[in-house]
Amino acid sequence: MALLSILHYPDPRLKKVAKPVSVVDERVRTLVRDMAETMYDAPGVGLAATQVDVHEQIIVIDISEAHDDLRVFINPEIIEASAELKEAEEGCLSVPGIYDSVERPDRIRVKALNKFGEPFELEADGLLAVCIQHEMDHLRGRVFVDYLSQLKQSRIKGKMRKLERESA
Ligand code: GNR
Ligand code: NI
Repeated sequence: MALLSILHYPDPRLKKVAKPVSVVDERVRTLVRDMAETMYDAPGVGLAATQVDVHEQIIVIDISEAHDDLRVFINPEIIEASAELKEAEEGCLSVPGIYDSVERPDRIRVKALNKFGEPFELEADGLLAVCIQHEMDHLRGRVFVDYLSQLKQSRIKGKMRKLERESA
């Protein structure tokens, strides 16, 4: 097992678009295990491969209190999204200390492969729906900050660069 290091906004590598996984093999399962370990250690409720500088369509999520309900999504696709939107407070391990509201579809239906490469579908609402959409954004090179006003974005960039300097 290994802890992976998480990229911090505004690192340009967070803008890379992830490629689909062609074969779900041991290499992918090892990456999934390391991503889960990194997510639990952080701690966070989700992690996209993009955040650990791997540009493949892989997501891990666990929204359970007990950290015993790991969900893995490989090559995820949203196949249905409710017209009804919902605003919720989001945070991101790549933008530590920043929380703000984002509006997204309230309910979604997702299709993906599990860690054995088998297809499955899932309907999600609440925090799980928010999290899946947040992680899928990472795979497309987007972070939740991109939805905020330009003024907020530049303030957040300034804050992140200052933090980065202080920890260097
Ligand atoms: O840990 C996380 N919490 C969270 C809270 C509200 C909405 C989304 C998230 S995802 C985040 C982990 C992360 O950055 N995943 O990319
Ligand atoms: Ni995030």
